[in-house]
Amino acid sequence: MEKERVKLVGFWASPFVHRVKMALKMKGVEYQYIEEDIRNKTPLLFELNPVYKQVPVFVHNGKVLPESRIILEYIDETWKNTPLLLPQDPHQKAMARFWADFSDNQLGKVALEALCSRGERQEKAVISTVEALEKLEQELKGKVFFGGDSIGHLDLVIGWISYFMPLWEELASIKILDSSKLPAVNEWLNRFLTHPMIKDDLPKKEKLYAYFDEVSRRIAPLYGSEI
Ligand SMILES: N[C@@H](CCC(=O)N[C@@H](CS)C(=O)NCC(=O)O)C(=O)O
Repeated sequence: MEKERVKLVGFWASPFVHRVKMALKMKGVEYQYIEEDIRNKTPLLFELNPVYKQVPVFVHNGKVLPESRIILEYIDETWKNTPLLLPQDPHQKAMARFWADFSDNQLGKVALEALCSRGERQEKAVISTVEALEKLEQELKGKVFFGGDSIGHLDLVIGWISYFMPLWEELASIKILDSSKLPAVNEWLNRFLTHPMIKDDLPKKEKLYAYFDEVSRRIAPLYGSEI
């Protein structure tokens, strides 16, 4: 059989890229990684993702695919060897997609606002972030991972919380991951971070801290503040 040709165009700090890397590792798929500078994009990125010009971009035997959650589903359907990332039951599968969308769009938005704003706006954003996580807390009750007994699609999508949120709390001097309000989320977070498939490939804490320090200062004016 001809060897699969798999490429991933990414950026070292991107949680959207990391979820794809994690899925490929779990599936045992070998690939070539191409680092992109998202501040100074190369012609390759414009060519591969002319619509959004964002990473990740996945290329499988010459076929190009953007958008991390779509890439995750493609990987799951293409490499059907265990572990399967999405549930097989149609309702459970639809709900995993629902919460994945909630995590990227609702939770991601308010958490970024909590990092980059100050004063009353930040206080409100912190409350909204905790409220969003409380919804996920309910979703986790009685389970080891969002995917059940093992890491699944939703764990990979929500995984960014585990390595970003503690840093964001430190950078913005805020408290979000309160274990009395979010016991299941906190336990999940430690389980996820120490999982053999996850723990060795996360971006280095010091490098991420410096990166978000710079990013939060740069985009703070969009949130009405100066940091
Ligand atoms: N919805 C996209 C989001 C990807 C995304 O926001 N990528 C960022 C890096 S974290 C990017 O490429 N930013 C460059 C830009 O937006 O110009 C996905 O899930 O893949």
